[in-house]
Amino acid sequence: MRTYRIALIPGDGIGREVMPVGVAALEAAAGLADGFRLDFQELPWSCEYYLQHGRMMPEDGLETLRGFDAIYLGAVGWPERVPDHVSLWGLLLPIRKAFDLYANVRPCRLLPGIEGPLRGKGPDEINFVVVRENTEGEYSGVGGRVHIGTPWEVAVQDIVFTRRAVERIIRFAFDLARREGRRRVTSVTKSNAMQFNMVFWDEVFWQVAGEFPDIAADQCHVDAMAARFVRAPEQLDVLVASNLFADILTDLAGALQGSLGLSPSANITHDRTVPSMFEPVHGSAPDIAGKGIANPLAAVWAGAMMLEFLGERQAAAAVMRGIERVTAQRSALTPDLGGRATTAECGAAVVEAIRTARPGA
Ligand code: GGG
Repeated sequence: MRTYRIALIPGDGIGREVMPVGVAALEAAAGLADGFRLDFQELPWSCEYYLQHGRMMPEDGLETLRGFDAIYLGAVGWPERVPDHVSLWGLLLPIRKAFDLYANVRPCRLLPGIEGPLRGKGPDEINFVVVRENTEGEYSGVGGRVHIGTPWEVAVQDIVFTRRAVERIIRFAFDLARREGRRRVTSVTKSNAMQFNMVFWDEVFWQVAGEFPDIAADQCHVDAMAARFVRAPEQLDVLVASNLFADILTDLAGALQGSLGLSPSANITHDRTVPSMFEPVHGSAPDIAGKGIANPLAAVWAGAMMLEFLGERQAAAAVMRGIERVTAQRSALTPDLGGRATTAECGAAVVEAIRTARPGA
């Protein structure tokens, strides 16, 4: 039987509540016809680990992860006890960078039964994918502070764009558009104000676009794009954007979906000798952590993306059918979607739906 070794990092806050649901859902899908096995190994790396050990993961953590087929991660952050930049730069970002997980794919789709916040915009209008550059740009980590605490203190954070990274993420977006039968790639830019790095981004975008004459291409400034998300989401198909621009826009995308609790993401490399990583877009949500009401569906959907990436297409489709049945029926939705279900109740419903929902049902 095919077996996949999965590093499970629930992390912090609601990550620890939604990931057990994700695991149960994926195991239900694995057990369907033509089954396979998922061998989860849980790693306790988190802010709690940091408080005990002074680091978010062990010194050889990345080497440990290297041996897995994929990483399934919940959420990172406990700002009350550990500064957010320490937790993010101690766990999530080192994984993305060490394994060069250069493409962060974030689908945005209004699911059946969910009423989005935009009047007159339903599932036909809200269905697009954001491709986020995931290794450099505003998250390059280059910078520093001097004269700390003095009136002449200086903080510098550099934005780094390399031709290699910009070219490959734009090509990834066009390839994705072609593979998924989508028609347009829109580059998110700000080259009116950022006359060096974003003008460079635009140049590379149009060079790569030339290789894909079958896919329409255009560009839009990030501020105008924020407005377009709300006024005309039907114009969006595949977006490609820098690390920070895409991170900001995909929280807005989550709102268009009705809840950030429905937004999944895949951190991908095509180098199969290292693990790609799959996570919900949301963070640890300290405001609701421990209440048992977090929406687990983004984590489950991220798991479906992992199965798809591992080549388990039927199982991935079964998980998506399960999610869609739960949203369409509306009887097991969590409070972020106007329901009264707990995380566990929503999870039980999705597991049941995966086991019973047949294609086309
Ligand atoms: N799901 C992982 C998580 O905690 N994400 C929240 C977050 O702030 N991520 C930062 C980022 O993706 O740049």
